[in-house]
Amino acid sequence: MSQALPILYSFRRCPYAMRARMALAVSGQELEHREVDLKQRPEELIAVSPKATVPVLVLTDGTVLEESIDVMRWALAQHDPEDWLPTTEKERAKTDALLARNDGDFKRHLDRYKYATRYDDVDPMAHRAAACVILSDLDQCLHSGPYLLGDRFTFADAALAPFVRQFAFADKAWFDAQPWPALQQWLESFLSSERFLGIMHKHPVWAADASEA
Ligand SMILES: N[C@@H](CCC(=O)N[C@@H](CS)C(=O)NCC(=O)O)C(=O)O
Repeated sequence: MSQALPILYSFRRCPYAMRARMALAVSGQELEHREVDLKQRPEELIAVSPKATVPVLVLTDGTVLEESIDVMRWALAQHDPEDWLPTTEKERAKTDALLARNDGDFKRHLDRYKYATRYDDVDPMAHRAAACVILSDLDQCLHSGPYLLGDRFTFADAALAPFVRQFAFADKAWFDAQPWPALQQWLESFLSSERFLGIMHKHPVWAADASEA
């Protein structure tokens, strides 16, 4: 079934959904936003994407994008007014490496630090320490410019910052006390940016019945 606008299934506090919403917003893409309750996912989401994670973007031709990175790439391929996409091979390689480490090892350590009780026999402090090695490296990287690739906010910043935010807020006082001035500055400027605040407003949970009423 085709629809007039792409439909985004999203959850406000999900870091994957945040990165997707930011790319969609900067691209100026109009869409229908459907806020999801992750404990009670709508049948319409499960029907288009059986794994039913968020974000999911359903394009007007029925194509379903069910990975946040694919949603970001699609949005920026439509319109990329701030040059978020890498412009050189070197930028592309660095972006890919940052993404792979963030979505792989960093996310694994973050979950086991922040949500240790959800796992059998994990030591949250060991995972925090392992995540710190990655965060120290990000801090180093930010010593050569205000953003991960240097002078401009790009795909890499939008894709990683929601996860660093989640890590920081697990224990903000502790995070703020770490020797990572460049990373702390990068995160604070992200948190207070219009591009981030603009995608954090609240939406009521979507229900098919309510939208048809
Ligand atoms: N690889 C996916 C991961 C998305 C994801 O795991 N989202 C979380 C919310 S932050 C989710 O939907 N979790 C529910 C579940 O895994 O069942 C992406 O990049 O979009």
